[in-house]
Amino acid sequence: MRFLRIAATGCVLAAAGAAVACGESLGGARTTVEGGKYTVAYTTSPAPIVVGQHFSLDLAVCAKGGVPAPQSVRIDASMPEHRHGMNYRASITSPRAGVFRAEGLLFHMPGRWDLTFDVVADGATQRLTSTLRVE
Ligand SMILES: [Cu+2]
Repeated sequence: MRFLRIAATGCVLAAAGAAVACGESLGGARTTVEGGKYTVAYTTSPAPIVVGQHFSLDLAVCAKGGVPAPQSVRIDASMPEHRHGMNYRASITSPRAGVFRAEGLLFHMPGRWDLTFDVVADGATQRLTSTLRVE
């Protein structure tokens, strides 16, 4: 009985590990966005984002099974209800494969912002969007 319980727990942990593995190095407070081919996990600094203050973003891009690894990612943001974007362009570096850091982002108004991640791989781009409400 004891053995069976341990075995079952092991299975649960393995399944949970597969689901949360993307961006594990970013810590538990990360936001995860699921796309068809990729999963993006990110954290911001500061968190939460403060209107009118620059923020940076650390993200991991994880390819799903059989999908090519990401070559680059473009990060932008817009307010769909106001039909405008940011007044700043993020600069992006990649400290290691699949991990990116964007700096110089700024939300200049409170309200709904859509953060977009354009993942480029093998000549194709997939967009993942994370919707935020900034007070
Ligand atoms: Cu606006």
